[in-house]
Amino acid sequence: MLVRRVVRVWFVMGVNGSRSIHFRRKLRWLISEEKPSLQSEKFQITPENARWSPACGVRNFDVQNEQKARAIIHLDMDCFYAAIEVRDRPSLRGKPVGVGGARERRGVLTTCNYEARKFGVRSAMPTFMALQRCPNLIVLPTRFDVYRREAAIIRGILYQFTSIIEPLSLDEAYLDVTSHPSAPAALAEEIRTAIFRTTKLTSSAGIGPNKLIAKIASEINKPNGQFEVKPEQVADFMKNLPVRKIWGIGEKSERKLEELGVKTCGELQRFSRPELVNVFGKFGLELYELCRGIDDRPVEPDRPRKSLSTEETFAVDLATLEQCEEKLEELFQDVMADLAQKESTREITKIFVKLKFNDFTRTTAERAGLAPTLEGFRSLLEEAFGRTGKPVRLIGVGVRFAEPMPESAQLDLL
Ligand code: TTP
Ligand code: MG
Ligand code: MG
Repeated sequence: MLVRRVVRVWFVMGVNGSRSIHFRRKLRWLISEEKPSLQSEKFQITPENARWSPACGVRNFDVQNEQKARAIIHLDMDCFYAAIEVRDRPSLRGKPVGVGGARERRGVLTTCNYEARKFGVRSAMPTFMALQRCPNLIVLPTRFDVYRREAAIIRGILYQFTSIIEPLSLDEAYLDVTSHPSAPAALAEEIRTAIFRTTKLTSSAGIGPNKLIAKIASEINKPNGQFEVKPEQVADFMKNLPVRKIWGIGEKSERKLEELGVKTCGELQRFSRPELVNVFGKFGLELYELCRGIDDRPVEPDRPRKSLSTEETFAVDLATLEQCEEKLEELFQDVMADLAQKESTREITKIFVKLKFNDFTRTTAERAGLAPTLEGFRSLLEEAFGRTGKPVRLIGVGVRFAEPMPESAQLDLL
C-alpha cells in the first residue's frame, strides 16, 4: 500500500521537477502525520529521507533501487558556433573568431572561440566592444541552420548511450546514465570521443550524482575535458564552491549573501532552513539542500518550454512610439507564425513586450489574461515605452505558457 502511494507520487514528480517542494511536502504528509498506517517494516521511509527518489530520474519504479545513487552527465560543446565555423574554414584555426552581428550593424556576438576569450571577448558582448578588446577578431555571421543540423547529429549520438536525455539548448544536455553498465566517467569519455569522431567538434562533461553537480563540474576542465564528482566527494566539493555557482543565485542574491559574510556553499551551510527562508523566501528551502550538493530534480526528457518569443535589434534606434509600433507588427507576425508551428495547443497565460534602450537598460511589460493579439501587444509596448521614453535598441515580443499538469497529478493530488 505504502509502496503504491509512494510510487505514484514519484511518477508525478518525475514529470515536473519544478514542483519539488510541493510534492515533497505531500509525500511527507502521506507517510507521516495523516497516514501512519502506511509505515511498514520492509520499507521504512521517514519525513527526513522522504526526498525525491533517485528512481524517479530514470522512471524506474523499483523501490529497491531507492538508495542507489544516480549518475548524471552534463555535456556541453566547446564554443559551439565558433567551433563549427573554424572547423568549416581550416584557415581560421588558431585565430580569434567571434560569431554574431557585424559592428557596423551594431551587432552582438553569440559566442567566440577560446583564442578570442584570452582577450576578454565574451558571449553577448557588442561586437564593437569585442573588437576594441581584440582588434584582430574575425567576426563571422551566424548560420543557425548549420548549428541546428550539428545539434541533431550530436543528439543522435547521445541516444546511442541513453534515452534519458534532457536538452538544455542546442549544445548541451543532461544524460541520466544510472542504468548504463559502464562507469559514468569512462562513458562520458566514450561519448565525447564519439562526438568528435563524427563531427570533429570537442565537448566537455561533468559527471555527478545529480544535475546541479554535473553542470558545475562540466565547466571545470573546459574546453575538451571532463570532471567527475563521486557521491562520496560531494561534501568536499561543495565546501569551497562559490555560492554563485548554484542555479538560482544571481548577482543580486550573491550580493545579499556577501553582506551576510557568505561566499562559499560551505559558509551557507551554517544557516538553518528558517533563516534561509527569512532571507530568500520559498527558494531558501531549496537553497538549504542545494548548498549541500543535494538536488533531486530528475532528468526530464520532455521538458515543455515555458515561453516562446522573438526579438530584433535595430540598426538604428527607434526614437518614437510610432516607429516601435511599426516594428511590433512584424515581430507579432513572426511570433504568431512560430506559435502556430511549434506550440499550437498550449494554454497561454501571459503576453509580454521587452524593450532594450540605447543605454542598454531594459524593461518588460507583461500581463496575464490578455489574448495574444496585436492590440494586446500594442498596449504593452505603449506601457513599456512610456516608462522611459528613451530611444529603443531592441524589441522582443512573446507569450508565456501555463504549466501542463500531468493527468496522474490531477487525479492524485487535486
Ligand atoms: P554556451 O554553451 O553557453 O557557450 P559556447 O558553447 O559558445 O562556449 P563554452 O565552451 O563556454 O560552452 O552556448 C552555446 C551556443 O549558444 C554558443 O556557441 C552560441 C549560443 N549563445 C548565444 O547565442 N548567446 C549567448 O549569450 C550564449 C551564452 C550562447
Ligand atoms: Mg557550450
Ligand atoms: Mg551550452
